[in-house]
Amino acid sequence: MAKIDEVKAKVEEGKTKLVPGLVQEALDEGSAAEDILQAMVEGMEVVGEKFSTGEIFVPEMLIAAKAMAKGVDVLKPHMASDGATSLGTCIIGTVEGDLHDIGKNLVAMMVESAGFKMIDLGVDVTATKFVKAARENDNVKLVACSGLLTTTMPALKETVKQVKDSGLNVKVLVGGAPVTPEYAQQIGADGYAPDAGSAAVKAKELAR
Ligand code: B1M
Repeated sequence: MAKIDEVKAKVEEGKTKLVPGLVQEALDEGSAAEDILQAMVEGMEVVGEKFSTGEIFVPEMLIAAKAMAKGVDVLKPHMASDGATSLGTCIIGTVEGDLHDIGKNLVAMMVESAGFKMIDLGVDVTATKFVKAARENDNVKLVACSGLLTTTMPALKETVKQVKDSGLNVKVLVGGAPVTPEYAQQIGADGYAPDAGSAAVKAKELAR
């Protein structure tokens, strides 16, 4: 089995101790960091499907997530950076009620690589907390909100509303599996991105 396929398989199995070493071996073999990341994302998709069909439960999902996070730690120094450093500050978080953070962490990593200073508020972040952070930090250009659950889409909407109502001169970028460009537009977000790479591109566009 190619090393990159082993990475995917071990993420699926939640082999936290094995994944970092396999990621390093895949890098050493010459696989691109972006391809290894994609393999891990695909592994998590399988995990999601198995959860949907009742083959696995929340603890297995959690362990797989931990394995992926360990793999991402190894990849981080190898992800592309365009060298820019002063595009402003970006406040990022997963919206209230939502504890998923892998996608948000990847977006944070890519937006940081694009040249933003990142302030990561973590998960389960209330709209009020997003606005407070945008108000209290210097040179905030962007608020980036991640949401993975259909049940937390109203929290995403509320966050966009509160940032807009605050009168602050910041743009709001939204994303996450259930978010569509149409929904983003409907709730008044300034931008939508389907994945971490395009979030970095969109962030630069919005901060101009
Ligand atoms: Co959860 N979970 N989960 N889960 N989980 C999903 C999302 C689910 C689709 C699984 C399924 O049923 N097939 C489902 C949601 C269904 C729905 O709402 N439609 C689900 C559910 C139901 C739940 C619970 C309710 C389960 C329960 O308790 N019964 C519960 C909710 C807890 C809560 O949040 N309140 C729950 C819990 C968990 C764990 C804690 C166990 C764990 C998360 C651990 C962690 O994040 N630290 C977990 C996991 C791991 C998943 C799956 C398997 C994987 C998520 C993931 O990390 N994907 C997931 C199934 C799936 O996604 N196929 C699932 C990899 C990641 C890289 O992708 O996060 O989509 P993603 O990010 C992408 C894009 O979406 C985008 O870029 C990223 C990569 O390029 N993106 C942005 C994300 N944010 C963005 C922001 C942007 C732009 C792009 O701009 C700001």
